Amino acid sequence: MRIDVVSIFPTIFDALEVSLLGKARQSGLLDVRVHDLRDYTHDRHRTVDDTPYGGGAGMVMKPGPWGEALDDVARDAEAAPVIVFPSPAGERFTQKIARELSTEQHLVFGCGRYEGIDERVFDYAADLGRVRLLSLGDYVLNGGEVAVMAMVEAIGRLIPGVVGNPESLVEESHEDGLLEYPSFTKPASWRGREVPPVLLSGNHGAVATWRREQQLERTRERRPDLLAD
Ligand code: 6GU
Repeated sequence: MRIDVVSIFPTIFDALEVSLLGKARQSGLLDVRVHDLRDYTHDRHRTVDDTPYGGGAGMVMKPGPWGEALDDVARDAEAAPVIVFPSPAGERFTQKIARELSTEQHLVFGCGRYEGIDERVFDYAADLGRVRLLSLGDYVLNGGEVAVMAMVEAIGRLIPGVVGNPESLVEESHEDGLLEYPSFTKPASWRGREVPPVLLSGNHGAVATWRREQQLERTRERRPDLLAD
């Protein structure tokens, strides 16, 4: 999969070099290219923002640099990409969406800062690919960069070969709509706290039943909204 990221803070994405996703990049499973939005400006100050029409607080990202950046990264590929703009005003990013996006050939992420991006950029992007505005949750970040880091990690680990043991993807929180069951390892007794005896019983059926009950109980307690869905 190819991933292009456009941002005014490209070095934030240096962190993608490490761990699982770093290995996937080295092995060629993931081709991540990070671009500095300011490289698509033409003035001496490399200006990317301006005051909002109609007044109001804060600055808005100018359409010009975004148009040139999208022309550069979204046109230069075989197939039309999915173009994601992280936004607290977007649709909620879920495991289901991560799974959908993990099957794409090419993703483009446009990271906004300030009060947002000139609305015409989203309309223009729709000429180049399938546009999605995605939010991590109901809180506000200063910009899209941290959200895109989270999305790239959630999507990247679902690409076949990125996670060594594909079975570890199956029994995770949100894969079956429930929270994951609790895990334990040796020693069986630690600081007066015991591992649940069923896990030491060798009875695979009883273990499976217990884990399912734990999933339901935790979900009911911590995330009743998931059971409603
Ligand atoms: Cl995707 N962007 C920003 N700026 N804030 C957020 C978010 C995204 N998701 C939650 N808060």
